[in-house]
Amino acid sequence: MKSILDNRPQLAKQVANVAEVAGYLWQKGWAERNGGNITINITDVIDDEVRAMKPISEVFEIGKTLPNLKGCYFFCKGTNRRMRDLARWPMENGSVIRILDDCSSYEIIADNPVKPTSELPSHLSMHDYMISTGSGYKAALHTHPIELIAMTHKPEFLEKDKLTYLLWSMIPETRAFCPKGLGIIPYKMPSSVELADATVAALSEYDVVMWEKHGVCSVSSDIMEAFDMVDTLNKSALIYIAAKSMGYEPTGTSMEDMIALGKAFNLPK
Ligand code: 2HA
Ligand code: ZN
Repeated sequence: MKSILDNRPQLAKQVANVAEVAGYLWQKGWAERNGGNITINITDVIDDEVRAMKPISEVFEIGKTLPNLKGCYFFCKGTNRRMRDLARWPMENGSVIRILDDCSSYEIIADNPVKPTSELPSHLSMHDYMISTGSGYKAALHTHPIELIAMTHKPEFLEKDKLTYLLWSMIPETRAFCPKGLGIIPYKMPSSVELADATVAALSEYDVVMWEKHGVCSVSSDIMEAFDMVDTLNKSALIYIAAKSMGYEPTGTSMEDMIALGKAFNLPK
C-alpha cells in the first residue's frame, strides 16, 4: 500500500521515533489498553505534494480555536488504539492531520482515516502554546507512569513543587535532565477543554506536568526527549519507593547540593 512516508525519509524517521517510544511505554507498563497518547508537529517536513493532498475524512472540530496552528500538520496516535500496536504498525494506529484555516477544525489526510486521540484538545493546545513562545518544541506525550501516579494519591505531594524537590533529591540525573521540575494539575475530566487549559497554563513554568490520579504530559523538541524526562522522573519515584519499602525515609540530596548542581549545569530553576 502507498504511504505518505514513501520517499520522505525525514517524516518516516519521525514516525519511527514515535513507534519506538510507543514500544517503551508498553514495555514499562505505562500503556494499559489504549492508555496514553502521542502527537508530533511535522509541519517542517511537509512538502507541496502533501499540502495538495485531498482529505480522507470529514472535517472534525477540535473544540477550541488555536490561532498558531493554521496550516500545521501533526502525526497523532489514534483514539482507542493501543500503544503496543502503534509501536509495530504506526500508520495503521495513527494518522496525519491538517489543521484548517479556521484554526478550530482538522481533517485526516493519510494513510488511513484513524481518528486522533481523545486528548486532542490538550495536545493541540500544548502545540499551539509551544509555537506561540517560539520554543521549537515539536512533541507532546501523555502517559500513565505507575509510580508517579501513585504518588499523586497522597495530598501532601500535590503541594506546589513538593514532588519536584523530592524527585530531584533522589538522583542528580533528575535535577539535571528535568530542570523545570514537575507541575501538578488537580484532577479534571479526561479529554476536557478544562484539562487542556490548565495544562497549557502550567507549561509556562514546567515541561512535564502531572494530571492528578491520571498521568503525565511532557513536551519537548522531539518525542525521545519528552519520553526521557518522564522516564527520569519515574526512576526517582522508584528510588523513593525502594527506600520506603526497605523501611526507611530516604535522606535525599541536600538543598545545598541541588542548588550547586543547578549552578554548575546552568539550570533554569
Ligand atoms: O488516550 O490516556 O487520557 C487514552 C488516555 C486518555
Ligand atoms: Zn490518560
